[in-house]
Amino acid sequence: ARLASELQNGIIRGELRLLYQPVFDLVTGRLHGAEALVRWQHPTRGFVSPGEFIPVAERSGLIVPLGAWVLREACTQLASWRAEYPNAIEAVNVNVAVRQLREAGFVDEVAAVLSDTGLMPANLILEVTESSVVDGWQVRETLQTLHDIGVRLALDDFGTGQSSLSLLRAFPVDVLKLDKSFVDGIADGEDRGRVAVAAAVAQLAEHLQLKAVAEGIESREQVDRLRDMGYRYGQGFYMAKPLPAAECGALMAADP
Ligand code: G
Ligand code: G
Ligand code: MN
Ligand code: NA
Repeated sequence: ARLASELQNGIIRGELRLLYQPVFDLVTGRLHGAEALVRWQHPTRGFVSPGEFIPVAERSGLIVPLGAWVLREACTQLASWRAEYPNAIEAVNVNVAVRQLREAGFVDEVAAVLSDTGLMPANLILEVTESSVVDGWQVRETLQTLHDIGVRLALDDFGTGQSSLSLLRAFPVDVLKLDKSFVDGIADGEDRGRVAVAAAVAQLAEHLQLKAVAEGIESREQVDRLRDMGYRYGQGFYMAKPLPAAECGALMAADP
């Protein structure tokens, strides 16, 4: 409760900021996109990890104003990159919690942010987890409406949830993000079970004509293996950690 009230103050006082983790095209090696990741610099506690405060924000409902701030900030940043760099990324990825999707005004909020920042709906990729998709018809209807207006949807942490393959077919998803735990299985003394899931997800994406992104890549070997499996895109510390906006912009400036 204490952390929640401090978080509420922190949102108001502007203690949150966004980092952007680059997403790369594993075939060309070029920068492809970026995922916005929130950070909280508390005045006395110091840096508080999102692994700690995101669950608190979800339980307290603060994720709604926090998520609204993240969405607007990330879209404002993308618009600024696109105005500045001819080779700016197409789209920014924003994580969205199921609590946000349950809010009646969410679609209008997204539309207002796009209109205010001058972005096209396709410039925004919302990352949702498999569990949001199975939350109920209301959330599915919200996601369907967003997809109908042209916003793209990514299933985050894919492979860890319990969504059935038939749901995936009915759901308007554009991107599958393979969870890091499967990528971790590709290493010395590799885990055949996890590697098999990674390969199956790539095939599924191909057959459903979805983009496949591998997350949490930490080695050259993983890049090579994932690319050979069919992952066109990837992100991870091996290529780049989450970066301040200026450093991510510098990658776009350097892109020939
Ligand atoms: O950046 P890091 O890997 O430490 O993030 C930890 C967790 O917090 C991840 O699961 C990530 O998806 C989540 N997270 C980071 N930023 C946001 C955000 O803006 N909104 C939501 N809902 N989750 C976020
Ligand atoms: O749940 P979600 O996929 O949104 O979480 C993304 C989180 O994963 C971010 O907090 C980011 O800091 C973290 N992350 C990104 N790449 C790597 C990586 O290569 N290794 C590890 N350990 N974490 C990573
Ligand atoms: Mn994510
Ligand atoms: Na993820």
